[in-house]
Amino acid sequence: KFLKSHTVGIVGCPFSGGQPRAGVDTGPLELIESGLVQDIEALGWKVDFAGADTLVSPLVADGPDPDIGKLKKPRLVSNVNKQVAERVYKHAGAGELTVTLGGDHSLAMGTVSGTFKAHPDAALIWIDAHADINTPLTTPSGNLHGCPVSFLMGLPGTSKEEIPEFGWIEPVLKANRLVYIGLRDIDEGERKILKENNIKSFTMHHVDRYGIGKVVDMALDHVGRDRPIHLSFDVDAFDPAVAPSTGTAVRGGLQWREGLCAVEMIAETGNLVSLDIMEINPSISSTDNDVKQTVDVGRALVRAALGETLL
Ligand code: 6HN
Ligand code: MN
Ligand code: MN
Ligand code: MN
Repeated sequence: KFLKSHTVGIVGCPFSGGQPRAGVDTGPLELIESGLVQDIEALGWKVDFAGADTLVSPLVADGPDPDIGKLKKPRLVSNVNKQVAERVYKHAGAGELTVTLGGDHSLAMGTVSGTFKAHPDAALIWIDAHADINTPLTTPSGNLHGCPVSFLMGLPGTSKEEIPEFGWIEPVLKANRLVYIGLRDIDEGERKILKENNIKSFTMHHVDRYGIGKVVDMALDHVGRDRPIHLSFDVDAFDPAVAPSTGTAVRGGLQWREGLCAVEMIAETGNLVSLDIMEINPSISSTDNDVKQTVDVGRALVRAALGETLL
C-alpha cells in the first residue's frame, strides 16, 4: 500500500556510541555475512544494498565531545544519526521497505526521523525490554541508546533551545502513534513519562496475560491499521535464552515464536515500511552457540517481516 516497489533497502550501521559495550558495532556485518541478503532475495524481494563496506561514516564527532549534562558522546551520536536519517530517507522516499541493521538503539533517532520524513502519518511500534524514552534530564546512565524516543517526541529537555547539538531532529512522533511491546525494565523517569503522555505500553505482563496475538492486535488497533508502520525491534525484547548476545539483557522476555509472531502480524497488515534490527552484540557470549543463535533470530525477524510464513 505504501511501498512503490518490492525492494528492500538495507542500511547497515556499525555503531556502538550510544552505550558503553564494545562489539554491537559488528552486528550488521555478522547479519550480512550470515546470508541475510540471500534470505531476502529467496523471498522474492529485490535488494538495494551497496555492500557491507559502504556503511555510514565517518563514525567520529567533528571535534571534542565532552558530556552534555549526563549525556555521553552526544555529538558523535547526533552526527551518526543525522547520516542514518538521510540514508533511511533515501530508501523510504523511493518507496522501498527500509531495513536498518544496528548497532545500538540510539540509531532509532535517525531511522525514525528518516522514515517519518517520507511517511509523516506513520506509526511507531517499539518492541524492546526497555522504553528508551529517557530524556537528557531523566537518564540515569547518560547512554543515548536509552533516549531516542524522547528526542523523536520532543519531550522536555530535548528542544533545539535546550540542546542545539540535536537540533536537526524534528519532533515527528505523537504519543498516540507510538506503542510498546515487551517492556520489563523501565526507569522511574520513564514510567512517569509513559503515564503522563498516555503512551500505550504492552509489557511482558500483558503478553503473559493475553498472549502475544491479542497484544499485537490491540497494539495495531491502537495506532490504527491504515497507516505506514515503522517497527523498531531491539533483540533484548527476547528472553536471554533466545537472544543472549546483547548488551542489556533482561530476564523474562519473549520466546522465539512470540517475537516472530508479532513481526508476522505486523507484516500481515501490508503496512510495514521500515524495520530496525538493533542491539545484536557478537562480542557478548558465554557459550559457543550464543552468537549464532542471536544472529539467527535477527535474520528470522527480517524474513518474518518480509512474509516468510504468510501464505
Ligand atoms: N536499549 N533504561 C536504561 C538506560 O540506560 O536508559 C537502559 C537502556 C537500554 C537501551 O536496550 O536499547
Ligand atoms: Mn532494550
Ligand atoms: Mn534499568
Ligand atoms: Mn532498545
